Amino acid sequence: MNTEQSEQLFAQSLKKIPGGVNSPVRAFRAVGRNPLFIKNAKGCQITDVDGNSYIDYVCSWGPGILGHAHPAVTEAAVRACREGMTFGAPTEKELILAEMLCEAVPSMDKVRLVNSGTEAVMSAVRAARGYTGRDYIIKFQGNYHGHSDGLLVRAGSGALTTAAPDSSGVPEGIIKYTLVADYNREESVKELMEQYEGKIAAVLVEPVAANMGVVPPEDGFLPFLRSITEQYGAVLIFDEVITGFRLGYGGAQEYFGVTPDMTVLGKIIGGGMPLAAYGGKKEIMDLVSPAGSVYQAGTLSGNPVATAAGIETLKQLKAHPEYYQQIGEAAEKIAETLRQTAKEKKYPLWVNQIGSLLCAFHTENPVRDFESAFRSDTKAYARYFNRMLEGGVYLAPSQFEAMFVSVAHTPEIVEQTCQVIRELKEECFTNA
Ligand code: KE4
Repeated sequence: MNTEQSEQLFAQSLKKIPGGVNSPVRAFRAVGRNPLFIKNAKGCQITDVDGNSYIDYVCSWGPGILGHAHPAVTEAAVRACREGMTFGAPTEKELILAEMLCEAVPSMDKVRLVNSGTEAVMSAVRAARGYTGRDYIIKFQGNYHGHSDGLLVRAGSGALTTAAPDSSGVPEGIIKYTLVADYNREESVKELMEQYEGKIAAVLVEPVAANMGVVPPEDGFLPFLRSITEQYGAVLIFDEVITGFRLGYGGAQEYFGVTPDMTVLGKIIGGGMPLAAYGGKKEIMDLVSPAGSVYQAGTLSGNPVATAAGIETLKQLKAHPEYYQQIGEAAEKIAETLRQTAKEKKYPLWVNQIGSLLCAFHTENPVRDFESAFRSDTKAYARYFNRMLEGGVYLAPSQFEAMFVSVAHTPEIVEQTCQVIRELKEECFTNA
């Protein structure tokens, strides 16, 4: 596979950009090779600057649920560009998107649009603290909520793969208010709620953990969080940046039938453009400036081009509920092929799949929490990643991420992917 152009661009990028990339996980460090520079993408195909094409299961880490360069979404964004890219003033598109989000997401009475998941989570936590008058929050080890200071505590995703899960540069005085519990372990939450009774503003959770690889909630875990936050007067915040409009049009809260007090959204709702949102109960959201005393602002919040792409994306998903069954079945077929192939080759592999999210953990143990996920063999994952890449399949360059399936992954493409998996050489599925 010729990657000459990528190598040259990477060498030059290293001179001007930290690590040569604008987000750590893109550096491919966890898979022992230099990153590919992408030229363009269409549907489920992504093409690098050397002309190599791959079947893309990163989908830009989730936004690409309709596939790359979807004609209607692209046209909507281009049309919006022609009318002026940003005004710093309210537009009708923001209202249309806000109404769509509040109609789709059970917990959302009101919503504020921002530009990234990080910004949305940071703002939601501030609103929860403003609403309760309390300082502490509980998050879960291995959950990732973006890179705001107070949330870079035993975080997942790139923080697990490259940097320390607790970033340097974050004052102790800030992270002391971030308590860490164990995902899927109710006892760890109960202990903190009792120990810090009356001081916990919010419990923040990924309703499906997708930044330690994919780890679905155990039966009862989300209802437990709903009940214990009600019992102790804490705000329950679902970080649905990945699961929102991914597990279904109503996200994880509709899928599991558990309604939080606040929800954070991102990725899909921008259709590939920088757009995220936080929202929830009216009595909380009416505290957000200028309606109330919780300040939050943004030059490009609700940007006309991003909202145009987001509206069109949600319109497509709403008009085609069958998409969710299609992408779920595709993910199921890939998961089953991985399990079957590993079994035949007597290779330790545990595959979690829920809806169109899946992850192949290179470990023989069941992966049901952070500890079991973290025991995975990351070197084995790197071998698997590189073999699949050579086979023309582009996976997340880290064991602790998700595989995303899009509407553009047709049955023929899924079968082609499964064939690559079945043909994985022995040396990939070895314990060496
Ligand atoms: P952004 O600030 O990257 O838009 O969103 C942060 C975020 C918040 N919450 C969840 C559940 C998330 O998964 C993310 C970001 N996801 C990672 C991938 N696991 C983004 C990829 C990257 O960091 O480059």
